Amino acid sequence: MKVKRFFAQSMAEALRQVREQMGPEAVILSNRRVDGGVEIVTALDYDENMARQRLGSSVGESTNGSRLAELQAEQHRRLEDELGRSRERIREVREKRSVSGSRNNGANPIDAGPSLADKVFGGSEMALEDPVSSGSDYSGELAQMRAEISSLRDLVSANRGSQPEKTAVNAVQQRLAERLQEFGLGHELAGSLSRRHRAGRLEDGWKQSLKMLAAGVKTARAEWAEEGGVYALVGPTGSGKTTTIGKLAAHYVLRHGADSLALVTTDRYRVAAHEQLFVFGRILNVPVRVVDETHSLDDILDELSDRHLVLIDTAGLTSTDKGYEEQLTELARSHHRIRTHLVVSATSQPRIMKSVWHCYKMANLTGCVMTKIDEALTLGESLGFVMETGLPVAYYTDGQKIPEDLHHAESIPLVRLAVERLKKLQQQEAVAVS
Ligand SMILES: Nc1nc2c(ncn2[C@@H]2O[C@H](COP(=O)(O)OP(=O)(O)O)[C@@H](O)[C@H]2O)c(=O)[nH]1
Ligand SMILES: [Mg+2]
Repeated sequence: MKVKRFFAQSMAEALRQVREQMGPEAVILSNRRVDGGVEIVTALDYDENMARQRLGSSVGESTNGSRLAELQAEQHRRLEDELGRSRERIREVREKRSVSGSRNNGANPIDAGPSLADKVFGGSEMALEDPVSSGSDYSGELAQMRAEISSLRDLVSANRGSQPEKTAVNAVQQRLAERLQEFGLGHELAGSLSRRHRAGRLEDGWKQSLKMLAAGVKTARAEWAEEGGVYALVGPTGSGKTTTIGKLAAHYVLRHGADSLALVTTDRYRVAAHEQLFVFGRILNVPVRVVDETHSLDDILDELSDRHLVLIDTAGLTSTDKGYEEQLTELARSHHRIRTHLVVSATSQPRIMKSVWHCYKMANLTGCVMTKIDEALTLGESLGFVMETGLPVAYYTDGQKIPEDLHHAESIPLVRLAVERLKKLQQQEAVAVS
């Protein structure tokens, strides 16, 4: 669907232009009197469904065809006006730049030619494309212009100071730090990553930072089912411990059968705490054992020592709850080798993640499981958390489906996923703004 606006002194003249440029098939979306004549907005291959999609929440089911056409024309006008303003801003920035460039004897290190937007946003494997929706004929052009404006702004500020080179680096570092924070990293980590980028373009710094992140995010080498052993999941109530155990157990049974697997719960603190685990046990035909006054964790693990894999579910107790210390020391002091993993929801605020880690680290944490990746707007918070705590990520989960929504974690795909998530968020924001 191609939309175009025409101006002319008279309606007849406007219609002639439409016929000439758009052909006889063009549909008139709106016409109105404007200063000095008339304005017509037309469309080729007009499609009501597509128009509805483009207009999104601004149209309801009941919006009729002619109102829809008017709205489409309005949106087109708005975009075109914005495009005009963008052009104007670019012209201003370029003028400023050429003034300050001539002050610096023309020693401008970077070419600000028309392909600058491509250089800023394109070309790199993990680079972010500009997120503006492709729903409109103008969005691509607008996106390119916005990119161009922001990069030109850097050039202007770079040329303004008395130490042009130093300022240029700082400006790029500043933008890199901003992008990393948008990605979800905390202020400090974003700052320290961006400061490592000492020279070069923003896009190179972005790639370098993502590589550093991928290198800093540790992951578990082997899958638990292959490695075997005793694994416990700790973490706050609702973080997804029991569901993750259900997913792990179902995966295991599908691949290896039920005979060499057992489930254990240390949650004897809440009424009906084990019900969900017992349900998994029944469905999968796997035994479920409960640690209580008469059965210590070590006793139970002794009994299960012939099992290849034992998964322990725990109560999400916090430091103020009765039994908090008892449960964690039980895990830490066991004579069995228990690999205790912290279950962290990717939707938690970074500060909460940190406090959860402080709360559970006395259990001798070996690693972590990231849950609810599907619900997180950005994933930088989770990556920053695992980078800062050094906890290797064993698995991540991205939904409630058992067992599909469980994935063995690998650092590069995780970082890629986080980049994808940022793109998606930016696209949604761009659609909301347009
Ligand atoms: N969207 C989403 N929900 C999840 C995920 N993992 C668990 N949940 C849901 O989170 C809620 C709490 O999970 P649960 O396993 O009972 O948490 P626990 O208290 O730590 O054992 C349940 O409704 C789960 O279905 C996930 O990866 N994505
Ligand atoms: Mg639970």
